Amino acid sequence: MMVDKEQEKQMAAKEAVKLVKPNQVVGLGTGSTAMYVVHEIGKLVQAGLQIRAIPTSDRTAALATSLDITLVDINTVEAIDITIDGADEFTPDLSLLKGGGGALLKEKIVASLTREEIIITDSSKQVAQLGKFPLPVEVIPFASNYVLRQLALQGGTGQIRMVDSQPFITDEGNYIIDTNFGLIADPAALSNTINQVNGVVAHGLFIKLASKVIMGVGDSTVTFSGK
Ligand code: A5P
Repeated sequence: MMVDKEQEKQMAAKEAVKLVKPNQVVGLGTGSTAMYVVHEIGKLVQAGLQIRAIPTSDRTAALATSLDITLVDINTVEAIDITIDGADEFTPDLSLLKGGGGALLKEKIVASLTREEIIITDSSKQVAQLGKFPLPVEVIPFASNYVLRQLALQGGTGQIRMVDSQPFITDEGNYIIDTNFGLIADPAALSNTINQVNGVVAHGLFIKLASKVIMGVGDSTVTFSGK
């Protein structure tokens, strides 16, 4: 049977939006799955829901604004009540690999400030071990070749992400190195190692940041709450 990924994303988004309460500060993720959430929240706002939102990318900010969702500067809040975001891979113990859409830096900062980080996916994103999807590592352009060599020393084969023969530029003006480490046996250890490389701004391993993953499966959802 053909799996309808878009239906699964939408199911997960609708389930996640039920967790949003009036007057909350809400983090809005980036990517094709998170976009369904922004649309659902837009409908609720039209119907009278009052929230303040923090977008994780310029793309999400533009969509939220077009739907009349009130945005707030992250530096004016102490914490974010709930964030709903996507992922490229997750394991049932809630380790995530993110950044396929290039918004990992703000996504990680928003997740770090969030009390309840809800990840929504279609059923293709669940894996036993992270790493089939290349790990995005965001670097300042000045450091890109140095970081490529340092990642290689750690067993990662990296390539600068390109768009139309030019390096992809993140919202913060950085490059992304998509890095193949093979299957990642110890994501927390790899996360610490990459964080120590000068010039790395962020990477796509999200460890101990997710509270729940809601995965669409056909026309229903399955929730993973970790241990
Ligand atoms: C954006 O930078 C990413 O972290 C996304 O959350 C991730 O790539 C999932 O994207 P899709 O929902 O488009 O699969």
